[in-house]
Amino acid sequence: IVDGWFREISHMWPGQAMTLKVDKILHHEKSKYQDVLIFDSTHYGRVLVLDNVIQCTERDEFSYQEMITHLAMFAHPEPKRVLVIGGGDGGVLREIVKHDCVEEATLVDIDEAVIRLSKEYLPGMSVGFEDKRCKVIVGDGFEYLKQHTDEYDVIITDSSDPDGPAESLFQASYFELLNASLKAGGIITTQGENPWLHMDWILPLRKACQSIFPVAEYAWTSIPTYPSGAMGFMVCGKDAGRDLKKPARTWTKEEEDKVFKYYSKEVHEAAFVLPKFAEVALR
Ligand code: AAT
Repeated sequence: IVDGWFREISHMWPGQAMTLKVDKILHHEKSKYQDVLIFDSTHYGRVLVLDNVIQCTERDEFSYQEMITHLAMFAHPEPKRVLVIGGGDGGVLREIVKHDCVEEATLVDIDEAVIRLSKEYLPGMSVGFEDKRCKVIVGDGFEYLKQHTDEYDVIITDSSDPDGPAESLFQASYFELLNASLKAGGIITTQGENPWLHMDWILPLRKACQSIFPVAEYAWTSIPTYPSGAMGFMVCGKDAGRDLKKPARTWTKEEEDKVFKYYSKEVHEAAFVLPKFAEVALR
């Protein structure tokens, strides 16, 4: 933080940095895995930062949390058992439990500090932990999957960037584990970085997914406080016959209006339409 501004400087996005004006620093600690900073910003609400990388702001988190969750949830006809890897702020759980068909939602985050501090400082997201169907495990997502096969209808990997404790969650072997943990007809979404910045990460990821899953698509969303203002997702399914670009279930406009700020049936389908440079690169 320099002159009251937080600057997201990182070798992962060379020569550019999101900058947010700080109103008040609320908490700063070194957890077992990462440097955790929480501050109030002047215009984006409360901000969670891990290892100097913005994880979420209260103003725009709904874009990422709704999209990473509902692209998989709505592509599945009846998700009952759902797993989240990462997502320690609780926002993805908050989205999952909007679906009445869900019987159990388990979250596995490596860092207890993220869960503890989100409960204290980010009530709008950690509200997700309060639903009776939710179960929380502190542990490494990669290791957890090794012990759980053929169990889940949907698995959402809401992980930090590959530079740090989430490195293993971007390997082809991780996608093999995800595939093995899914039940027949299961669907995954994972944090898929940004086409403007990270095509050299996305391309091998997409290739690995295409060799593991019969269906492997790439979608993206607009989000001001992630690098270059967009975030992509890998969306993969075990069922060759299912088109993940279309929701398998839809809610009425009125139902959507009540619970979503970003997702809709139309946004679901549009999220898979890529600009030419990305579509060609990923072809
Ligand atoms: N919804 C907030 C966005 C995130 S949070 C990423 C979470 O992944 C963190 O809580 C972190 O503790 C957790 N995590 C990292 N590695 C692992 C692991 N190996 N197993 C389980 N959880 C893990 C993502 C923001 C993306 C930022 C884009 N620049």
